[in-house]
Amino acid sequence: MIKLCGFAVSNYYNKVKLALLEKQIPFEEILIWTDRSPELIARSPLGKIPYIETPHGALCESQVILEYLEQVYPDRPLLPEDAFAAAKVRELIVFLELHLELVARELYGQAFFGGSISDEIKNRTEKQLTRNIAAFAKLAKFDVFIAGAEFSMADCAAVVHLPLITLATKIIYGRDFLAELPVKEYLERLATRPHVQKVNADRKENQVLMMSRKK
Ligand SMILES: N[C@@H](CCC(=O)N[C@@H](CS)C(=O)NCC(=O)O)C(=O)O
Repeated sequence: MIKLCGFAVSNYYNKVKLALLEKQIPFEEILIWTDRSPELIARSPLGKIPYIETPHGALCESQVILEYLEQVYPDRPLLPEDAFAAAKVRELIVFLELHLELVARELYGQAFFGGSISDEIKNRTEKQLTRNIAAFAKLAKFDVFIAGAEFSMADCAAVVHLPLITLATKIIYGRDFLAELPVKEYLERLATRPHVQKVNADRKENQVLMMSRKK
């Protein structure tokens, strides 16, 4: 059975978890904190989670994991059959992760973990996010799902990354950089899905555990 390793506060962990749930692939969750232990580095060389344990070995990087799952478990597909339509879904995921989430990640230290970031980083991140969100807005459909009529792996990414971008920009700049997009309505729609509800409930539970470790 696939083992999903990491912790449920992580947006990338939850992206993979939602894909596993939506595809109805049996899996077991193994709680792994990012402690840079030799065991973790052996499975995920940058010490990042999530990774999965498969019968063939460990695999890290959430998008690589989703593509692997899609190939091994073709039932309940999370990509359209048409090659171009599938590429458009992957394109959205690159925008969400490389151009939005990874850029907004610069803010997390101050927004969520009690650190502080320089004005230079704040100014640079604001410029990059403004440009990248405008570009993302040209690709995202939000009708009904992020890439169009069908639920896809882009939704597994969007539903976990977009709330963080909203929250981080609200905390750091005092305004939601995604406010002009129909993100709120989209997230409300997605939140009616039982698997999204499960991911969100488990995240909250794991958040409490994470806080209790820090005391
Ligand atoms: N590109 C990676 C990103 C994963 C990632 O950034 N994970 C975070 C948790 S949300 C992590 O493990 N951070 C610990 C670290 O970087 O040391 C993926 O898609 O899986």
